[in-house]
This record gives sequence, structure tokens and C-alpha cells, in this order.
Amino acid sequence: MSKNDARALSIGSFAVAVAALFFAAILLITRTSDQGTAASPSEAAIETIAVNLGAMKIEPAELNIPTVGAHLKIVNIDTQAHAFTIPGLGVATENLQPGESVTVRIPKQSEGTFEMWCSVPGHKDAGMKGTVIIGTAGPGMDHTGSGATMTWQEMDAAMLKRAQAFPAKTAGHGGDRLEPTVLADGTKQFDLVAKIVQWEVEPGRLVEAWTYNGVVPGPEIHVNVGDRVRIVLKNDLPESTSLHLHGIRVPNNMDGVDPYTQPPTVPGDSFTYEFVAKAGANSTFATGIYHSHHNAQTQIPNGMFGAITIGDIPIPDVLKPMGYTSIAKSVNMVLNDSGTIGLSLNGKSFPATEPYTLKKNEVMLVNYYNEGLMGHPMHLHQPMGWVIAKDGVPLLTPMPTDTLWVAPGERYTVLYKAIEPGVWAWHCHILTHAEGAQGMFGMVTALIVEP
Ligand SMILES: [Cu+2]
Repeated sequence: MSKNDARALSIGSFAVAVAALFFAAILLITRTSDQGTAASPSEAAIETIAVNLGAMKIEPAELNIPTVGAHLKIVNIDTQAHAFTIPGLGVATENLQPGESVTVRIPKQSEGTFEMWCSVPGHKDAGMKGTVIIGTAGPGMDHTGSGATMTWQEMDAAMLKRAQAFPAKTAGHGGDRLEPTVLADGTKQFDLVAKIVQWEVEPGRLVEAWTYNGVVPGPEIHVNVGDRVRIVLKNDLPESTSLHLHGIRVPNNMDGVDPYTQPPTVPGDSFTYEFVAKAGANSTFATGIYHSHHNAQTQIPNGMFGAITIGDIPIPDVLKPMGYTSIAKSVNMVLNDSGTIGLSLNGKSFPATEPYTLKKNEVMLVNYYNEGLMGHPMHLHQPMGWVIAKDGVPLLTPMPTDTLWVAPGERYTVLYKAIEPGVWAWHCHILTHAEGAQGMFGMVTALIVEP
């Protein structure tokens, strides 16, 4: 984005300003899932999508189902009987009386478009019909269309609508610091419960998240170098798990790699991790992440990750004459791209991502963590960044950055200084992770620099 764009952005309200950047009118799919029905890990990852049979209409009229399949929870919210069918997928319910509901499993499918309607005579012609679209952008909506079927006016309108929704309110906020229970001997105890909850990734999109303490990311654990730490993990998942302290120096038997260093922690069981908090090798601090190390390719992308930070990260002396003298704000930003959560920053997708605010000349410390399955080049418009640490170890010489490739498992610590006022986009620069024909989505947020 050029400086001229930036000036345009700073005109008008924040929402309209950000509008130049962004997205739109999404399928109004209410996605729900019945908690606790997760019979097996693969089933638990399948979304439940609500379909309402109303007065001569089916809501949503356009149903977007991922290729991995879904459960359709069909509810008759009308005052007369209806029956739901997708003949092309072999779905046909009995007559549903007012208030009745039924859940139908849509198995794994290849991409395609089908018709759905109410099979009670006359109802289809009266308007009870719609379209079922299988496939496209993984969990959630299709954000990646080329826009070939839209006029440019429609595209602009869609982008404006989506942009104006930012920052959109959603239920749940992850990554907040967890207060320890301090035991008699000074040990700091942190209690984590691994469990599945409904998590609102963006407005109206509820997914089955696999969480620590019901939030994505899990709460931040912060301790000082030398602290005695105890993390008690209770497993309320429908399968085993274990907790690995990624990037943190712990005794081997606390490394959380079942079945080598411990048995798997089975459903209903607990495991206690105990260690003395150490700085990284050649470091005075540590920047780590705790996450599952059991069926991890599913459990982690579905939400089982949280920052663990030890000590404070010093500002390198070489940056102080350049105005990097104190830290106004510290931010953990956990990247994800897969599982039920999908493309997200700290468990939320644009427009539900969190904007950050700085005053001119203030410095923000950002810890990037990538818990996804792909690399992400994180790009913050104008404010100049210096990478000061990688994986919790200070660089001997800080490295300038406006775009930083963060590979899965990596942590980078960056100091950004606010230079000019404005709303500065902050996003992954793999563009299909950030923008579609209907505007921005996924791995996008903004830094607002106040005068
Ligand atoms: Cu990306």
C-alpha cells in the first residue's frame, strides 16, 4: 500500500477507513455443533451446520459444506410441517413437525453444487428451495473466489460491507495471562483443562475448537527465570493428549512426548509438568509455546496451543539511539491456518481479529508464533520493525523487517515503532490467506497509529 492510500485510509471513520481494504457479505450460515457428541477425533472435527425450515423459506438459502463433510442440523422453526431434501446427495428427511429437528450426516464429498428444497407438495414452488455448495476454502466460507461472476460495483460493495464490520465482536478471547496459584513453597501452579468448546472464529461461524481452558489461543503462562513451575493438565477430550513445552528447557521426562517421555494422558486423566523456569541457551529469557504432542496435526490446528514466556526481553542497546527506548505494548500473535480454526490470528479471522493501537513513536513488542501447517510472511504496513530474537534467543545484530517469514514452530520477537498516524494493515502476505474477491478475511488485522 502506498502513502497516498494511507492518507485516504486516515480520512473518515475507522470502519470506513479500513473499508478500502476489505470484505463482504458472507453466507449467513449459522454453524453450530453439539458439544460432547464427539465420538471420535475425526467426527469431532466435523462441523454442524444449522438449517432452519421457516415460513416458505430455507435458511440459509445457500449452504456451504466443506468437502470433509458436515452434520446438518435441520430445524423446523415454522408453524406447519416441512421435509428437507437434497436429492443429489441422497438426503431426505421425514416430515418434521413444528419445533422438531433432525441431524443428517453429509459424508466426505468432492466439490459440487446441488439443489435443496422442501418436499411437501407446493412448498418448493412457494420458495422453500436453495443451493448446496460442497467445497472451496476449507473450514468456513469460500473467500477465495475470483470474482468472475461479480460486477466491479458488487465487488466494491462487498468489500466495503466486510470492512465496515471490522473489528467485529465475537464471543471469547484467547491468550490472556493466566494467574498462577502460588503454593506454600513458592511454586507457581497453572491449571489447564483440555476440552472441546464452541469457538466463534468470526461472527456467526462457530466451530468445534480443541482448547486449553476453553479459549484459543490457550491462556499465556508467564513466569520469571528461576521460578518453580507446575502445570497441571486435565484431559477432558474424547481422546488422549500430552503437553509439550515447545522452546522451553525442561527435564526430558517433562517434555510431553508420549509414549517416549510419558504415557499418553487418557481421557479423564491428568498429568503434572514440573520444572524450574530457565532462560533459553545464550539468552536471558525464553519465548515458547505449549501445545499438544499427541495426534498433534489435528489437536494443534484445532486450537491446542498457548504462549509460555519466561522473563522479559531486553531492548538491544543498538536500537536505543533510534528511539526504541521503552515498550508501550506487548503482543503475542499466534498464527494458524488449518483444522477447525482455519486461517486466523490468535484464534480469530478477519473481521473478528483484534486491532492494536499505538501513539506516534511508541514501540510495540510482538512475539510471532506459527502453530499452523504452512509458513506465513507477516507484513505490517509502514511501522518499521526490527527482529530482536528468534526462538527466544537474542540476535547478535537485530534484523530490519517489514515482512517476516514465520515457519511452523518458529517464534520471532519484533519491535515495531509507530512512525506516522493512520490505519496500517497487518496481514499475511500469502494473499490467498488474506484477501478474496469479497474483500479481506483470515490473517488480517490492523495497527492504528494515533497522532
Ligand atoms: Cu499465510
